[in-house]
Amino acid sequence: MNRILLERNKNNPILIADKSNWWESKAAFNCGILCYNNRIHMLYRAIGEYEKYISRIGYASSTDGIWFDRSKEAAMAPEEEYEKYGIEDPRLVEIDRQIFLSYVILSDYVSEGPTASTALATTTDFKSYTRLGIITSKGSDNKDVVLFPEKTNLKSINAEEKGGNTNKYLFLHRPASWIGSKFGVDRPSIWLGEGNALTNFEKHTLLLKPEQEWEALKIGAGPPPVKTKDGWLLIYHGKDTQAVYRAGAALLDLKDPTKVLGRTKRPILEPLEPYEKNGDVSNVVFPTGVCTMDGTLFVYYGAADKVCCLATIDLETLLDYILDENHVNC
Ligand code: BMA
Repeated sequence: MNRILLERNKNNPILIADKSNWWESKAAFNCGILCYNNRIHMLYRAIGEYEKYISRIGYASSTDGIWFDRSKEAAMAPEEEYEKYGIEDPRLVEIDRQIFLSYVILSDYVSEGPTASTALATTTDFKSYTRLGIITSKGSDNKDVVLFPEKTNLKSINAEEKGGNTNKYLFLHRPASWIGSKFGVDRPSIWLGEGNALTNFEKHTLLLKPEQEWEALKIGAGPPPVKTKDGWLLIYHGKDTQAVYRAGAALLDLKDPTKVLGRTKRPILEPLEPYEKNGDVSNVVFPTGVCTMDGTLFVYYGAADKVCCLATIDLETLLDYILDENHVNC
């Protein structure tokens, strides 16, 4: 099958820094997206100065997914001690009609070592946010955390559990320190965690590890998985040895998401445009948001750690492509 690529929106970048607003005057990128109550809601990472490089989170919304109206005030700014050095890369998801965002927190300067963790918050109106605390295990240097929009009964993993309700919350995460023989993987990979509570994931399964050259250094989940007729669709990123970030896609079994049904061998999006090649961190496409409208998948991504962009693809075409690539593998 011919290689397929996401198609960039001609209005890219769809959201940029607002020079007139101090907390987002330098960069606006890596946005989480949620289609909810007939609006497309966006939370994005914003930078207002380069000295300390502390991120805040801004809010914007849209009716067509392309033109966004933004709020003047930051939606969230560091408040808790554990958020002291910034809150980054919000990913939005709806579970049982409740809106959640997972976001990266920095409790220390990045230069001090691997101190990234991920926290969870909830909102009903995108105006006020209730913090639910840190959800990744201590010292795991854990980013790219996304929640599945549904609880799932993971029979295959829970075979030893007898009785009781085994519907679990699932999340994907990328604990950078989980490498070495003990973990069965030599580079940061995507793990699937499950738990009875959203703030406590006690069981973990290695899901995807770097395989291709464009994923050589590490991979991490993009937006939360999307439920499709063929499986859970996961858009993810890979970083190569030249520090270039690209995007790929994988399909997970609906009933048992630890089972990978297919995975693109070649990236479906890579830095080509000037706004992806040049920015605060060059050569980066970093998908963090997704929604489906009339059979089209809208993938939102940060470009060069500077701006928010959109690329689309017919959902059916992407699913066929992922499954087809898998057959070539066999
Ligand atoms: C990742 C995260 C993202 C960033 C990307 C590229 O580790 O920090 O926020 O967009 O690197 O710099």
